[in-house]
Amino acid sequence: MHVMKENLIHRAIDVLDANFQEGGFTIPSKGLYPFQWKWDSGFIAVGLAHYNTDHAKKEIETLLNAQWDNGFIPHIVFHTDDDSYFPGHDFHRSDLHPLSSKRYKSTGMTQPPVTGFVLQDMLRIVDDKEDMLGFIKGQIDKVYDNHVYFYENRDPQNEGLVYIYHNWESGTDNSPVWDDIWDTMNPPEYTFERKDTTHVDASERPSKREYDHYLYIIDIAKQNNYDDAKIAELSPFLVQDPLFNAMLIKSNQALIELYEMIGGNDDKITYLKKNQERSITAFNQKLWDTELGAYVHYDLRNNTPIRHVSSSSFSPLFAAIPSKERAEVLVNTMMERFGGDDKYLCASFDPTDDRFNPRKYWRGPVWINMNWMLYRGLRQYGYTDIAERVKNDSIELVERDGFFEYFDCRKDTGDETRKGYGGDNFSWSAALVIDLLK
Ligand code: 9WN
Repeated sequence: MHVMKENLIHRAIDVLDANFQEGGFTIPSKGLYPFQWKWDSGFIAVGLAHYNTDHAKKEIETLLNAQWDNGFIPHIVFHTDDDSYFPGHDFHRSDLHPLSSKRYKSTGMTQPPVTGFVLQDMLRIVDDKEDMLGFIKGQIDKVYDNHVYFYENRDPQNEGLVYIYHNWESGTDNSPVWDDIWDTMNPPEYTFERKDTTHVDASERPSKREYDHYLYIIDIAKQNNYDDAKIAELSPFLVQDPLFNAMLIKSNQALIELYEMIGGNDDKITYLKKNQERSITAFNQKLWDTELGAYVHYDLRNNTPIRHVSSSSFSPLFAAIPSKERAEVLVNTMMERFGGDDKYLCASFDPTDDRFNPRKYWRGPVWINMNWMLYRGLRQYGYTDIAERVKNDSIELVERDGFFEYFDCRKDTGDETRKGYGGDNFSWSAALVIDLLK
């Protein structure tokens, strides 16, 4: 066991080192994803903190350097002119927004706000706490500004819950949850050259028609120069996502605790605490579905809950959002629908739902970042055995198949050759396995 563990950590380090770029950031996967992605960089920094503190700090610093003047942090920072990814900077056109970074080209959308809790994790991991706290002191206000951006610009009804306006902002790009929204839209047929399907089997990626929807939402945002108020008014996609809001709440808590360690900053702590309280209350009131026994997404454009269970439904455990009683119901739902002996935990989408697809991206496969959060959430609520299963399943999948982007959740697929899909040598799979094994 010990040798296996050391060996896997070495292999993970090799993946991360190979993906680290001269510009001071780590690409998620060579070929498929050649730039810096926001939530990837957070998970990656957690892995890096275990063995290369300088790289871990650099990863976060580089991301935060690309922050806009209004506190926004983009989902992709295009550090290079690599044209192996579509859509690139020339499609996204971050320059349309008056406050976008003048130094870095980026997208005009964001991703789950993981950076706050990542700073706290980096402090947990490193030996030299004083040095890391010094680093955090220099960066934390940028993350705080990012949270203020969300509360001030992404919550039009002042509910304590922020919206996302694009499925790529969720991080769970083609989750079947979005199918309900695609049904309300009829975008034009775009002509474009897909790059992702030149790197990865098309059957493991979103369809062309799904991409038409993705591009159309960006076009609407661009026509309005990425103005948040206009987007809130006009975007056909406007969703309160439990994963995204749970990440914000988890990061809020981390910022509060870090500021308390640093001292001073009373106004910031007061602001964060005020929002923390109302966000958790609103989350439990609005996103809990009693009949399903799970948290669900809410379609703010069409004023209706999207009633499907996905791995995002369980992320509130990581952010300590449910009460003990509600956590019990949530874990039971997970075990009943996702937890059969014939499956690895945890599928990204409900295996009992007709829309489940065990091979396709966010429509069913297991993702290591979701498992990492689930593992920690379960432990926090005392579900030690289930947490161990999540951890062991994650390690078994990676050990057997390699550091893939996602994995088949079925133990018996009828095809023993391959159960890992998407990009290979995928950075966060490597980074988070290091953290799980240490
Ligand atoms: C679009 C980089 C990103 C992840 C997302 C994952 C995938 C991009 C894509 O890759 O999305 O952002 O082109 O498919 O879904 O979670 O951050 O690894």
